[in-house]
Amino acid sequence: MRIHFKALPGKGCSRERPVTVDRLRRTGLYLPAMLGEIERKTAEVRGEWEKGRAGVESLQDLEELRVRFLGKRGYIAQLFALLRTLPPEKRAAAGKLINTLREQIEGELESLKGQLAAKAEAERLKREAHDFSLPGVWRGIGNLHPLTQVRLEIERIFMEMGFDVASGPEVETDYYNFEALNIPADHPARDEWDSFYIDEGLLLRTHTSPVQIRVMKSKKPPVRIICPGRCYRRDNPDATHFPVFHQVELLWVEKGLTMAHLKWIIEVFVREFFGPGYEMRFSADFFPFTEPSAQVHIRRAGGPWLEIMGAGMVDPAVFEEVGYDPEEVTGFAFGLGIERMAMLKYGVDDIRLFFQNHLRFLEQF
Ligand code: FA5
Repeated sequence: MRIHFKALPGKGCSRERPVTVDRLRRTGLYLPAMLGEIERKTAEVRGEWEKGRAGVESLQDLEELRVRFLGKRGYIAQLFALLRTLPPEKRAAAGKLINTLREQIEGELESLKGQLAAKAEAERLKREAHDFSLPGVWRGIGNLHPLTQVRLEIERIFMEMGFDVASGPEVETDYYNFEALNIPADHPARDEWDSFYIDEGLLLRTHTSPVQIRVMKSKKPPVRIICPGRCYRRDNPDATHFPVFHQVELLWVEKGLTMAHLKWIIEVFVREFFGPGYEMRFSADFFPFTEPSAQVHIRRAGGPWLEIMGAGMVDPAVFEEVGYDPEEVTGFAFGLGIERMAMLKYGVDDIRLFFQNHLRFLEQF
């Protein structure tokens, strides 16, 4: 329904152009309205508002209603336009009337908006409601490979003791893998560390010890590093050997270090890594790059011994090769096998299980 304002030109409440007294005057339709006339119109607009308000169902309906009543060319604006046709002394009373209606409409619009927003929100929640009694969708989340877990744990322990983590290339030169470690071309130790060769002078490293050389050549003592990494050997796979495996090298060079420090640090580490219930055994060994040399075996109480590392005091010939003065500094190193540590820690009796990627095995860690 549309309310017709007698004083308005043409089609009543024009939506195109604002109603001005000037326009009313120009069109010749200017009739000074009586206060009673404005009261009547105001009541008509109020009635219209009440009807409109009752039919509002959505925020969009509400916005349309707001424009119809409070918009620039809405009913309230038209009522105010009429006001200007009154003699000045009557305007205050009529203005009050219109203002009261406008405030009422504004207030009601606001509360309707609140109600509709709450209704829309309730509907949205209902629409998006979850049925928590339904069975869930199972999404398997991965976990770190046991060898990675063991490596991270070893790194944590040594980093807490103040060691830095270094790294070196897996494709290594003959010089770093053998020569600089006091293993010349005809040395019998090369048989034990036979590797996969890329060409004459390049091979897949057989241990992490070349990183010792790289680190010592790049900095002056003191040196305190560990180096975790992958190694390769032409070893036939069996329960404790695999052609690809991982080591963690440790190197500590400083003034005054002795075999006692080496033994102490290994003991502290083994105790921290395994906790109670394990036994450790030190025995003599030989490595061309350490003198004296040792090997370390570990076992779960009553179980079989497993060799976990080779170790020793850095040979003076190695210090000379990297430009350190063996009269000035001493140092020790070890290389431990990550797979063997994992086997002992988790009670795995065959190293090959770590490389077969069977989920039923891996999911246990
Ligand atoms: C070495 O590799 C020396 N570089 C260790 C070393 C470093 C000695 C610094 C002195 C000073 P060895 O060949 O024993 O040593 O290997 C060390 C450890 O690597 C072994 O105790 C074992 O835990 C692991 N390991 C060696 N070969 C394999 C293999 N084929 N599969 C799995 N683990 C292996």
